[in-house]
Amino acid sequence: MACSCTASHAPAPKKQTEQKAVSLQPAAETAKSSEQNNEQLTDKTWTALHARLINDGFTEQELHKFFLQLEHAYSQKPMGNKVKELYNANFVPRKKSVSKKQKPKTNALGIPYPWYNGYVTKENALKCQNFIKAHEQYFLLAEQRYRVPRHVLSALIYVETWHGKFLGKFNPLPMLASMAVSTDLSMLPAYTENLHLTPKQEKWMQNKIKVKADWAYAELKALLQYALQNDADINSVPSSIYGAIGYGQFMPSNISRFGVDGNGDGKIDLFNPQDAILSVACFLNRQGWKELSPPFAKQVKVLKRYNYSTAYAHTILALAKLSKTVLPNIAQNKENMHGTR
Ligand SMILES: [Ca+2]
Repeated sequence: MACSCTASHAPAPKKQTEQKAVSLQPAAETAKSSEQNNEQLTDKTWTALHARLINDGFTEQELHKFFLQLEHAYSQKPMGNKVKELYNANFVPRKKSVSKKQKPKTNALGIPYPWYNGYVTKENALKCQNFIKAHEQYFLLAEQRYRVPRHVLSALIYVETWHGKFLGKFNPLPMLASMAVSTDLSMLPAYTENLHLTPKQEKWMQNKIKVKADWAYAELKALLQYALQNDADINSVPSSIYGAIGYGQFMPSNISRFGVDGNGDGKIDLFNPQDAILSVACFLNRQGWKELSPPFAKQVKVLKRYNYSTAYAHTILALAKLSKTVLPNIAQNKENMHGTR
């Protein structure tokens, strides 16, 4: 989230995906050596990036502290990972993503498969309920203002970041800056050495990473603008490998469009659950979720604007339904059990 709504946004980080990708990670030693060699590129590439940002209206003063933070921070990781994803998606035959267990078309919750494995459990449904209880007035506000039900919001934020417990292990500034300057495959030896791309594949990949670099540059600009406007310390915050931040994994360009100051402290802080709940609700509403119970097909369609994956949408809706309908019965049973002691 990312939110990753359309092709213009990066995919939200997922702990599990619909299909198993072939691992293309090179041997550790090779990667380390290539990363070290690549550090030589750093000064030159940051200079060009700095000039581009100045040309796009940022001032020397505004950029000074950001580039201090970027020193020696060039990383092959974000674009290298994107190359890996593109390679797997386009040049590796797909495996069937639905396991034998998920083949039946119906299940107890009435939400069709596929789902992400391991997410739709009673334990996670209870966590979703507890998250709602902890921030009840903001979920109520989200329902009143944006018409998105609390159980769906809580399930989405659980799938994205386990309610803020897994916010990514990267930092948005070096990730987006590195991706923005990674315009040539030769900058990514740690990820391309073992690919053995054909000339045709290489040409295709070169064109793709230029598009992705431009996308990252636009996101980098949005990140810098967000930091300047909200006095946010973007150097200290975690992110996904593609720079998605906060409980809902928003890409920076989404913050100005859908970010909401839910708790009214004058700042949009997506690491604050209250702001994040309202921001996610705002995003879904603007993508078409206009009533508390829209038709199922509409719910799936809107959730896929957040992350273009049917399994993602189904997992959220199944977890939301489990937390809404099953848990009260569990709670009731527990009460009964206590009553018999
Ligand atoms: Ca706020």
